Amino acid sequence: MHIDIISTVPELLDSPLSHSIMQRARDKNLLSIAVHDLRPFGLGRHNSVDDYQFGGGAGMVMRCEPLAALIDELREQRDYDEIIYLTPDGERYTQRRANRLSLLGNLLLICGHYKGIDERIREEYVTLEISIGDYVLSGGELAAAVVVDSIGRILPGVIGDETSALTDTFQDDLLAPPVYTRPAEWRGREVPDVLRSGNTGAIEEWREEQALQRTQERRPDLLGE
Ligand code: 6GU
Repeated sequence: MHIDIISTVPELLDSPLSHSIMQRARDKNLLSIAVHDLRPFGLGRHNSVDDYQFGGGAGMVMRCEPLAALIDELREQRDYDEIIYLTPDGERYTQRRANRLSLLGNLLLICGHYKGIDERIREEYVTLEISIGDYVLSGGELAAAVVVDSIGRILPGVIGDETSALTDTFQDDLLAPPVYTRPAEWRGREVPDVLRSGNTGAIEEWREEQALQRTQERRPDLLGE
């Protein structure tokens, strides 16, 4: 998979996408990521990428021309399966959407700042609008990092058995069961006997029970309740 990301603050994306599982995916050539700085496409002597909004009101809006110039240039090099705008008024992001996006070949992510991007860019280019939750971030970059990480880690071959993505919280609409490692007793707290029993059937049953119980207690909405 290839992901291009348009940003006015590309530095914000460097670290989260260059460590741990994301770096492994990139090293294995299962994922390539290119972050593109919008600033050189800005207008005038100051490479302006934003302006006051028509109608008045606080906050700047990202202008059409710089975004269009960069998007057009990128589109000459690749056909995108989705052009995604990260925005708090987008569709709420879920594991289901991550799974679907992970099956695609080329994605373009657009990070907005200030009050967002001119509506006409959304109409002209954007095919999917994503929000990562009901709160406001100062820009789309952290949201883009979340989306790329969630996709990158489930690409086939990126993570092995030891961290299987199939047993993740949310992968089957259930929260994950509790996990333990050594020592078997710590500060008087013991690891549940069943996990040390070697009885794989009983262990599987216990984990399913715990997952269901946890989900009922903490996220009944996931069970449709
Ligand atoms: Cl995608 N962008 C911004 N700026 N804020 C957000 C968001 C995105 N998702 C939740 N809050």
